Amino acid sequence: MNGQKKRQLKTYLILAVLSALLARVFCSDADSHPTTDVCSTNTILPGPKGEKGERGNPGEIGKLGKEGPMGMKGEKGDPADVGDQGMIGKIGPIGTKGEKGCKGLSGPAGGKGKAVIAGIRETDEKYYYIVKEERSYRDALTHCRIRGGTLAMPRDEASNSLIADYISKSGLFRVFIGVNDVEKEGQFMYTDNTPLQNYSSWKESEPNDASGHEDCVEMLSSGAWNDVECHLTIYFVCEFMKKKKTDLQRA
Ligand code: GN1
Ligand code: CA
Ligand code: CA
Repeated sequence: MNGQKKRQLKTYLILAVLSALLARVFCSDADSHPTTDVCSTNTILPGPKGEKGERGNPGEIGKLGKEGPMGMKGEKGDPADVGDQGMIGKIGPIGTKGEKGCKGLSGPAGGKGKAVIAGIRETDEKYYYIVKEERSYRDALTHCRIRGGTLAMPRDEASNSLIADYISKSGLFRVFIGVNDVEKEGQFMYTDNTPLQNYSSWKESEPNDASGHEDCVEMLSSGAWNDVECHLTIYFVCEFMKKKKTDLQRA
Protein backbone atom coordinates (compact mmCIF):
# COMPACT_ATOMS: atom_id res chain seq x y z
CA MET A 1 0.00 0.00 0.00
CA ASN A 2 1.45 3.29 -1.04
CA GLY A 3 1.30 6.62 0.82
CA GLN A 4 -1.56 7.99 -1.23
CA LYS A 5 -3.82 5.04 -0.54
CA LYS A 6 -2.97 5.26 3.13
CA ARG A 7 -4.06 8.89 3.20
CA GLN A 8 -7.33 8.03 1.38
CA LEU A 9 -8.15 5.25 3.89
CA LYS A 10 -7.34 7.53 6.80
CA THR A 11 -9.67 10.22 5.44
CA TYR A 12 -12.35 7.62 4.87
CA LEU A 13 -12.22 6.40 8.48
CA ILE A 14 -12.30 9.93 9.87
CA LEU A 15 -15.45 10.68 7.82
CA ALA A 16 -17.07 7.47 9.05
CA VAL A 17 -16.40 8.34 12.69
CA LEU A 18 -17.71 11.88 12.21
CA SER A 19 -20.88 10.50 10.53
CA ALA A 20 -21.53 8.19 13.50
CA LEU A 21 -21.07 11.03 15.98
CA LEU A 22 -23.42 13.32 14.09
CA ALA A 23 -26.04 10.58 13.88
CA ARG A 24 -25.89 10.11 17.63
CA VAL A 25 -26.28 13.83 18.21
CA PHE A 26 -29.20 14.30 15.84
CA CYS A 27 -30.90 10.92 16.39
CA SER A 28 -30.47 10.29 20.17
CA ASP A 29 -34.02 11.64 21.12
CA ALA A 30 -35.94 10.09 18.29
CA ASP A 31 -39.08 9.87 20.42
CA SER A 32 -39.46 13.60 20.91
CA HIS A 33 -38.33 14.80 17.49
CA PRO A 34 -39.40 13.80 13.99
CA THR A 35 -37.02 11.33 12.61
CA THR A 36 -35.31 11.47 9.30
CA ASP A 37 -34.33 8.80 6.87
CA VAL A 38 -30.85 9.12 7.92
CA CYS A 39 -31.55 8.46 11.42
CA SER A 40 -34.20 5.84 10.88
CA THR A 41 -31.83 2.98 11.26
CA ASN A 42 -29.73 4.83 13.75
CA THR A 43 -26.73 3.72 11.71
CA ILE A 44 -24.44 5.78 9.46
CA LEU A 45 -22.64 3.68 6.83
CA PRO A 46 -19.78 4.95 4.67
CA GLY A 47 -20.59 5.63 1.04
CA PRO A 48 -19.09 3.71 -1.81
CA LYS A 49 -15.46 4.10 -2.62
CA GLY A 50 -14.83 7.01 -4.95
CA GLU A 51 -13.15 6.77 -8.25
CA LYS A 52 -9.40 6.77 -8.44
CA GLY A 53 -8.07 10.30 -8.40
CA GLU A 54 -6.19 11.83 -11.27
CA ARG A 55 -2.52 11.08 -11.65
CA GLY A 56 -0.49 13.59 -9.70
CA ASN A 57 1.96 16.00 -11.28
CA PRO A 58 5.58 14.78 -11.59
CA GLY A 59 7.74 15.75 -8.67
CA GLU A 60 10.48 18.33 -8.92
CA ILE A 61 13.97 17.33 -9.90
CA GLY A 62 15.76 15.89 -6.89
CA LYS A 63 18.71 17.64 -5.24
CA LEU A 64 22.22 16.96 -6.40
CA GLY A 65 23.57 13.90 -4.64
CA LYS A 66 26.55 14.02 -2.28
CA GLU A 67 30.03 13.92 -3.74
CA GLY A 68 31.24 10.38 -3.86
CA PRO A 69 34.49 9.16 -2.31
CA MET A 70 37.77 9.58 -4.24
CA GLY A 71 38.32 6.86 -6.77
CA MET A 72 41.27 4.48 -6.75
CA LYS A 73 44.52 5.66 -8.25
CA GLY A 74 44.64 4.87 -11.95
CA GLU A 75 47.32 2.83 -13.67
CA LYS A 76 50.45 4.53 -14.96
CA GLY A 77 49.82 5.89 -18.45
CA ASP A 78 51.64 4.80 -21.59
CA PRO A 79 54.82 6.70 -22.43
CA ALA A 80 54.25 9.80 -24.59
CA ASP A 81 55.43 10.12 -28.19
CA VAL A 82 58.97 11.28 -28.82
CA GLY A 83 59.11 15.08 -28.72
CA ASP A 84 60.34 17.33 -31.54
CA GLN A 85 64.07 17.94 -31.87
CA GLY A 86 65.24 20.78 -29.70
CA MET A 87 67.01 23.96 -30.95
CA ILE A 88 70.74 23.77 -31.58
CA GLY A 89 72.58 24.78 -28.44
CA LYS A 90 75.06 27.65 -28.09
CA ILE A 91 78.57 27.22 -29.48
CA GLY A 92 80.79 25.86 -26.78
CA PRO A 93 83.97 27.56 -25.58
CA ILE A 94 87.15 27.30 -27.68
CA GLY A 95 89.03 24.15 -26.88
CA THR A 96 92.59 24.13 -25.69
CA LYS A 97 95.29 24.35 -28.34
CA GLY A 98 96.39 20.99 -29.63
CA GLU A 99 99.92 19.72 -29.53
CA LYS A 100 102.30 20.66 -32.28
CA GLY A 101 102.18 18.17 -35.14
CA CYS A 102 105.10 16.12 -36.38
CA LYS A 103 107.47 17.60 -38.87
CA GLY A 104 106.37 16.90 -42.42
CA LEU A 105 108.37 15.05 -45.02
CA SER A 106 110.86 17.03 -47.00
CA GLY A 107 109.47 18.42 -50.20
CA PRO A 108 111.02 17.84 -53.60
CA ALA A 109 114.10 19.84 -54.43
CA GLY A 110 113.36 23.16 -56.01
CA GLY A 111 114.35 23.84 -59.59
CA LYS A 112 117.30 25.97 -60.49
CA GLY A 113 116.54 29.60 -59.83
CA LYS A 114 115.88 31.58 -62.95
CA ALA A 115 117.05 34.97 -61.91
CA VAL A 116 119.19 36.20 -59.05
CA ILE A 117 118.00 39.64 -58.09
CA ALA A 118 120.40 41.95 -56.30
CA GLY A 119 117.78 43.56 -54.10
CA ILE A 120 115.58 46.28 -55.52
CA ARG A 121 115.56 50.08 -55.70
CA GLU A 122 112.69 52.44 -56.29
CA THR A 123 111.73 56.03 -56.91
CA ASP A 124 108.25 57.54 -56.82
CA GLU A 125 107.68 56.36 -60.37
CA LYS A 126 109.85 53.29 -60.95
CA TYR A 127 111.33 50.09 -59.59
CA TYR A 128 114.85 49.00 -60.57
CA TYR A 129 116.46 45.65 -60.10
CA ILE A 130 119.80 44.25 -61.17
CA VAL A 131 119.82 40.72 -62.52
CA LYS A 132 123.02 38.93 -61.66
CA GLU A 133 123.06 36.72 -64.70
CA GLU A 134 125.38 37.29 -67.60
CA ARG A 135 123.32 37.96 -70.69
CA SER A 136 123.83 39.56 -74.08
CA TYR A 137 122.17 42.91 -74.60
CA ARG A 138 119.34 41.27 -76.59
CA ASP A 139 118.67 38.56 -73.99
CA ALA A 140 118.90 41.05 -71.16
CA LEU A 141 116.36 43.29 -72.86
CA THR A 142 114.05 40.31 -73.44
CA HIS A 143 114.28 39.35 -69.75
CA CYS A 144 113.11 42.79 -68.66
CA ARG A 145 110.42 43.09 -71.31
CA ILE A 146 108.67 39.77 -70.65
CA ARG A 147 108.31 40.91 -67.05
CA GLY A 148 106.64 44.13 -68.07
CA GLY A 149 109.65 46.41 -67.98
CA THR A 150 112.71 47.25 -70.05
CA LEU A 151 116.46 47.78 -69.56
CA ALA A 152 116.97 50.80 -67.32
CA MET A 153 116.97 54.13 -69.17
CA PRO A 154 118.58 56.80 -66.97
CA ARG A 155 117.34 60.13 -68.32
CA ASP A 156 118.69 62.39 -65.59
CA GLU A 157 121.39 62.60 -62.95
CA ALA A 158 119.09 61.42 -60.17
CA SER A 159 118.18 58.13 -61.80
CA ASN A 160 121.76 57.63 -63.08
CA SER A 161 123.17 58.13 -59.58
CA LEU A 162 120.62 55.76 -58.11
CA ILE A 163 121.62 53.01 -60.53
CA ALA A 164 125.34 53.70 -60.03
CA ASP A 165 124.97 53.44 -56.29
CA TYR A 166 122.97 50.26 -56.76
CA ILE A 167 125.79 48.72 -58.85
CA SER A 168 128.53 49.64 -56.43
CA LYS A 169 126.55 48.63 -53.33
CA SER A 170 125.92 45.27 -54.94
CA GLY A 171 129.68 44.79 -55.30
CA LEU A 172 129.45 44.85 -59.06
CA PHE A 173 131.45 46.68 -61.69
CA ARG A 174 129.36 46.94 -64.85
CA VAL A 175 125.79 46.31 -66.11
CA PHE A 176 123.95 46.78 -69.39
CA ILE A 177 121.58 49.75 -69.53
CA GLY A 178 118.93 50.40 -72.16
CA VAL A 179 120.93 52.58 -74.58
CA ASN A 180 122.27 51.59 -78.03
CA ASP A 181 123.19 52.87 -81.50
CA VAL A 182 122.19 49.69 -83.30
CA GLU A 183 119.98 51.46 -85.79
CA LYS A 184 122.39 54.16 -86.78
CA GLU A 185 126.01 54.38 -85.79
CA GLY A 186 126.68 57.23 -83.45
CA GLN A 187 123.02 58.00 -82.89
CA PHE A 188 122.32 56.59 -79.45
CA MET A 189 118.72 55.82 -78.51
CA TYR A 190 116.92 54.47 -75.48
CA THR A 191 115.32 51.04 -75.88
CA ASP A 192 111.92 52.69 -76.26
CA ASN A 193 113.29 54.32 -79.42
CA THR A 194 113.50 57.77 -77.87
CA PRO A 195 116.80 59.61 -78.55
CA LEU A 196 119.16 60.79 -75.86
CA GLN A 197 118.14 64.37 -75.22
CA ASN A 198 119.46 66.62 -72.54
CA TYR A 199 121.27 63.99 -70.55
CA SER A 200 124.10 61.47 -70.97
CA SER A 201 126.84 60.16 -68.68
CA TRP A 202 129.60 59.05 -71.09
CA LYS A 203 132.93 58.10 -69.63
CA GLU A 204 135.79 60.21 -70.89
CA SER A 205 136.68 59.27 -74.48
CA GLU A 206 133.47 57.24 -74.88
CA PRO A 207 131.59 56.26 -76.89
CA ASN A 208 134.47 55.21 -79.09
CA ASP A 209 132.90 52.32 -81.00
CA ALA A 210 136.07 50.34 -80.45
CA SER A 211 136.70 47.89 -83.27
CA GLY A 212 133.73 49.38 -85.01
CA HIS A 213 131.26 47.04 -83.33
CA GLU A 214 130.37 48.69 -80.03
CA ASP A 215 126.67 49.48 -80.39
CA CYS A 216 125.38 48.71 -76.86
CA VAL A 217 125.98 50.59 -73.61
CA GLU A 218 127.07 49.59 -70.12
CA MET A 219 127.10 51.63 -66.89
CA LEU A 220 130.10 51.32 -64.61
CA SER A 221 129.84 51.51 -60.82
CA SER A 222 131.03 55.11 -61.08
CA GLY A 223 127.90 55.94 -63.08
CA ALA A 224 129.93 56.46 -66.28
CA TRP A 225 128.71 54.99 -69.59
CA ASN A 226 130.79 53.02 -72.12
CA ASP A 227 129.82 51.56 -75.46
CA VAL A 228 130.59 47.84 -75.78
CA GLU A 229 129.78 45.08 -78.21
CA CYS A 230 126.18 43.87 -77.90
CA HIS A 231 127.12 40.16 -77.81
CA LEU A 232 129.09 40.75 -74.61
CA THR A 233 127.43 38.83 -71.76
CA ILE A 234 127.26 40.82 -68.52
CA TYR A 235 124.78 41.57 -65.71
CA PHE A 236 122.00 44.04 -66.42
CA VAL A 237 119.52 46.36 -64.74
CA CYS A 238 115.77 46.45 -65.50
CA GLU A 239 113.27 49.19 -64.73
CA PHE A 240 109.50 48.93 -64.20
CA MET A 241 106.98 51.74 -64.12
CA LYS A 242 104.87 51.85 -60.98
CA LYS A 243 101.12 51.76 -61.48
CA LYS A 244 99.65 55.22 -61.21
CA LYS A 245 97.71 55.67 -57.99
CA THR A 246 94.20 57.00 -58.05
CA ASP A 247 93.28 60.11 -56.06
CA LEU A 248 91.67 57.82 -53.50
CA GLN A 249 94.87 55.80 -53.07
CA ARG A 250 96.95 58.95 -52.71
CA ALA A 251 94.63 60.33 -50.02
C1 GN1 B 1 137.82 48.34 -73.50
O1 GN1 B 1 139.87 46.29 -73.54
P1 GN1 B 1 139.96 47.42 -74.71
O2 GN1 B 1 140.80 48.57 -74.44
O3 GN1 B 1 140.14 46.85 -76.10
C2 GN1 B 1 136.32 48.36 -73.68
C3 GN1 B 1 135.95 49.45 -74.63
C4 GN1 B 1 136.46 50.76 -74.12
C5 GN1 B 1 137.96 50.71 -73.92
C6 GN1 B 1 138.49 51.99 -73.28
C7 GN1 B 1 134.88 44.92 -73.93
O4 GN1 B 1 138.40 47.98 -74.70
O5 GN1 B 1 134.57 49.53 -74.77
O6 GN1 B 1 136.15 51.82 -75.00
O7 GN1 B 1 138.29 49.61 -73.06
N1 GN1 B 1 135.88 47.09 -74.16
C8 GN1 B 1 135.37 46.22 -73.34
O8 GN1 B 1 139.84 51.96 -73.16
O9 GN1 B 1 135.27 46.43 -72.18
CA1 CA C 1 128.62 51.97 -82.04
CA1 CA D 1 133.69 51.75 -75.81
